[in-house]
Amino acid sequence: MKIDKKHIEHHNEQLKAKHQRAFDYLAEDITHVEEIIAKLEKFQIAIPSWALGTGGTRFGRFSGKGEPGTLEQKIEDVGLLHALNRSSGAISLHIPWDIPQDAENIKALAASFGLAFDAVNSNTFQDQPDQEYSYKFGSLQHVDPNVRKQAVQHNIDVINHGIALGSKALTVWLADGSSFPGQLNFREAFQNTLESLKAIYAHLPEDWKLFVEYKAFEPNFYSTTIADWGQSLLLANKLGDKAYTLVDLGHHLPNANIEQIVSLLLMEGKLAGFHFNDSKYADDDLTAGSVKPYQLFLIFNELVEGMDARGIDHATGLGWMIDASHNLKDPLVDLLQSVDAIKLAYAQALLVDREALKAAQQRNDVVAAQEILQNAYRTDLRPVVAEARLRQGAALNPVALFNELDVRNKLIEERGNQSVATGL
Ligand SMILES: [Mn+2]
Repeated sequence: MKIDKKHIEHHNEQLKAKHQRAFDYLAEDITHVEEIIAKLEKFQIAIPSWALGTGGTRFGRFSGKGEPGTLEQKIEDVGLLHALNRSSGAISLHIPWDIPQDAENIKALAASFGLAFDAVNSNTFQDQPDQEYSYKFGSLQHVDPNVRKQAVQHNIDVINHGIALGSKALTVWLADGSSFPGQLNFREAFQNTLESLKAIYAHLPEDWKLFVEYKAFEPNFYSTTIADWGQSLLLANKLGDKAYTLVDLGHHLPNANIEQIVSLLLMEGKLAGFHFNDSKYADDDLTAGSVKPYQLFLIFNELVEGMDARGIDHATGLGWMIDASHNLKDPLVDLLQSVDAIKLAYAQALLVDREALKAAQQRNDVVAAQEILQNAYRTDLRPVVAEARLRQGAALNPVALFNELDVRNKLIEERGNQSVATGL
């Protein structure tokens, strides 16, 4: 289904007077409110193709209804999101779950919804029915060169799919590691991984980037070969200028200071971008901002500070993507909530008085520094984020409009009760 512009206009008409009052009240005290709105309008967050269906746990999956069963339907779903919020203008494909059979047609379909193709993602964490060697004991790190060669070739195939669609980056996340002491020689596993990544890197087009994602644990529980930002950065530095470290918010050990990691990676010019989600314990893949919204704000505070220090364009300099799983909520509604939480945290970071914060830091005024950050965080900027949406032709309240238009039931009518998204 496609969302008619008239529906959005009608929805906005109903809410406009109330919105205007809230926005005017807020805008009076924010001298650079227009600058914040302009930045919000440009800021797009890519949607991963695997997040459009219901996720599962290792104990089971409760499939939703009317899920997108084909790549075309997944693009249509991201098109729906983008029509509602004008902030989800890209889709990130996972290969082999979403292999484009006819790249030109897929590109044209995406363009009809105003969507571009974000980073492509390879998968060597599970075996495919037609592959010769198993990844049970790893892929790029494997002791058998034949397995490594097969995994390298898969990544090259993924790059080629990405080239056909206009993607500009490959994201590599490896499940490689070990679950028992003694299982693996750490140094050899790292060296094998480096050599494999070098072979993949050699195939990258000139204007592409390689994103090396890390994760502390799971599915392996004793060691992970790219377990943290240090190991990822080590690889990225050895690979070259086109290799970067990708931060997934759920891939750290508990209480890791992610905002400090972000700051230092930006300093080194090695931050690829983000996989947004939220968590209570580990890689919980919950809605962004649902558990630790203050942490999300502190991360954006460092992102804005670090990007401005290096002259990086906020909207285009880094890769912004959601990587979440939806077990209880409608995936599309969950994604709308995540995008909104990300933009709100970004807006709050743009509100921070940088000069005053710098001055407070210089005189070791700990109290003032805290006040400055929390003043920004505790200002309710939802009307500013909504204003940016309004000016872009999006809905003032995307979740409410999704419900008003009964989108899920219409998708079920089109696709049926049994339609299940491809994925794990
Ligand atoms: Mn991720």
